[in-house]
Amino acid sequence: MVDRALDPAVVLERRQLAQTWETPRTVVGWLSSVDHKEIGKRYLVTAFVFLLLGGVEALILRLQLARPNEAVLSPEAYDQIFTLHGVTMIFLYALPVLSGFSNYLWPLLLGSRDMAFPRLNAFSYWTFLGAGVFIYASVFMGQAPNAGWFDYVPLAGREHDPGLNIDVYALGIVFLGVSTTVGAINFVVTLLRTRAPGMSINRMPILVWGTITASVANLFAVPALTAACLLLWLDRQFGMHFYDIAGGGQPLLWQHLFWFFGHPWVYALVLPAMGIVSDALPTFCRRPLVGYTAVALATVATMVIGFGVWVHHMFAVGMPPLAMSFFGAASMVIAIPSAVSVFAWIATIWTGRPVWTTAFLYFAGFILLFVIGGVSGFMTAAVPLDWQLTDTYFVVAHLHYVLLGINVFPVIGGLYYWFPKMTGRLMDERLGKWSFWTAFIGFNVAFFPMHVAGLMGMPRRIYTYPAGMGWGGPNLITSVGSFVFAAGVLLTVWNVIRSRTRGAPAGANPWDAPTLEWSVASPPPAYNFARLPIVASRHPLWEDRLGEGTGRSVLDSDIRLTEGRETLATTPLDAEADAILRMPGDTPIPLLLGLALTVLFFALLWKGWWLAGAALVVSALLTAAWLRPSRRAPREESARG
Ligand code: HEM
Ligand SMILES: [Cu+2]
Repeated sequence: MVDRALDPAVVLERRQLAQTWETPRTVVGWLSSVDHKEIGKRYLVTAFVFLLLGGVEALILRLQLARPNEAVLSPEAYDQIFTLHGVTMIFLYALPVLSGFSNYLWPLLLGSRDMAFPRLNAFSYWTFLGAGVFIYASVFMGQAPNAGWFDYVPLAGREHDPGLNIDVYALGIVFLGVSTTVGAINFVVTLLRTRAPGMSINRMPILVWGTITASVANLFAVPALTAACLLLWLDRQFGMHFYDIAGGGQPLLWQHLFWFFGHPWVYALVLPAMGIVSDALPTFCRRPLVGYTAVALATVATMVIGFGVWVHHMFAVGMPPLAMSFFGAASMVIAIPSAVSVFAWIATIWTGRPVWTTAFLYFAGFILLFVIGGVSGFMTAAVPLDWQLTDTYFVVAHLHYVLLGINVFPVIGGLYYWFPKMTGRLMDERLGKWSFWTAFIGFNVAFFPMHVAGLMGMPRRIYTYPAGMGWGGPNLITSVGSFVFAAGVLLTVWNVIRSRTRGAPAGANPWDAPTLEWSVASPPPAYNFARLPIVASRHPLWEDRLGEGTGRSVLDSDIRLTEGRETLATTPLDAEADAILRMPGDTPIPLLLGLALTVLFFALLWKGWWLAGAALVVSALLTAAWLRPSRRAPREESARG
């Protein structure tokens, strides 16, 4: 490959490709880019900004809770910050950050030039940003959502919460749902149609399994939440009675719709993160993942069972014993596929030769936190125990072990792992180890004592507590720990900022990793692969080493595709070459459509019906412009997404 790169014909070919695929380095160019790598990085950066905002909110909450009868915050302010923290972490950080990794990595992992619908991809980013701005604008109006991220009615009904706060929540979530849904559709079609020839489903990286599972789940779960929020908005604005007992409505309907979404969604927040570990950990163990097939199937099984357990969030609402036994049992069964993955990682470390890089430390730390979070989950799945533990700090401990442990730790590990691919530079290892130990110790000091406070009966979702209950000790430790944890995260942020310009140059494959993304330069060229690869195994770059019988992948095949933006379409199951896809060029339409929708949602919030109408008309015109057939005749099949 190296010698071929000097061949004048090849140089010309690459220059042509660069011209076709590169975005002009201007502001308009930047705003119009539909490159999945660019969009992936935007998702990552934006999600990290929200992580920091959510983190600041968490620290303010911890100041308030550090001692009994503290008065840092008024009860009203606590409600808003508490809600914003949950909404931010769940909706604006945890899922988008994984979309960031997946958007950046998928085409590179799958051996393609872009996602199936690049413009839809840009649109999903801009709507995510629009929804985030929409939700955070409420902070400046003093009207941030204030009934928890779970937003239970009747607390969230108009009679108890007359301000704009809950309307911001309801509309903001509907808005975000647009972003998530189009993003999910894009992942599904990308998976079905744009894998490199030979990338059959049993050769896909586990991150791909995790993201596809999460995406399919999103397509089922998000509509439940969207419907729930629309009904809530109708109740509040138009006096309907979906959730209003007096009018024949049913408050429990909210809880069912919310958790039918909410439980599977927590897997959407963790399965791609588990995929990050499954793909990156083996690189540092110098061997393939143990039990690939079992882990892939466990990923899917987790999600399938995940749809059947939402009621475990509602054991205390009063329901027939048979229903409780069913949902309790199902919640325990879900531990089985999770355990499969845990055993696979442990076996991979055990039988490998681990290299103790920062990324490896984050992954190993994650496994420990995952086990602790799993055990406390198992405990809350037992109905009689849950009756004791529900609505206590035990649950807060559990949820943070799970969400932070399974989402944040792999994400930071993944950042250390793929940063060189994204920027061409390595992150600083020494700073990295400091960041890990600070975060890991801080995390456990912060969240472990919450179990204790919970067992001592401290309720969750309270803004303060009296002295003399014995809760002061664990709470003070928790607050101190959370500041230590935050310092660890800040060290990572500092490392990112510094290493972008000062890190050691990485080269194409600094970790000696096995998957396709490491076969191209760091950072990859705009067109990803000058010639599309033909894949013959799960570890294209380790084939020589692993030897035994597996075929040989062709990284520099004769599939060129240089007539405009083109990539190859393959068949859904076996990934056999099928058609040539004409990919769309850069365009500002996704951004403009995102803007129009943002205006629409603000107009709905303020009941500016004229403005809302105008925004709708503009959106329709933009959509028409989007769908207008391009003048160039499609070569064989065209993708206009
Ligand atoms: C520095 C790190 C963090 C700290 C110190 C922290 C602290 C807190 C505190 C004090 C509460 C309020 C609990 C209550 O009053 O009942 C809370 C709630 C919550 N946190 Fe965090 N948090 C952190 C990170 C995260 C992350 C990364 C996520 C998700 C990815 C998250 C998700 C949530 C959720 C969903 C709630 C609402 C819990 C409920 O339903 O009762 N937090 N957090
Ligand atoms: Cu659940």
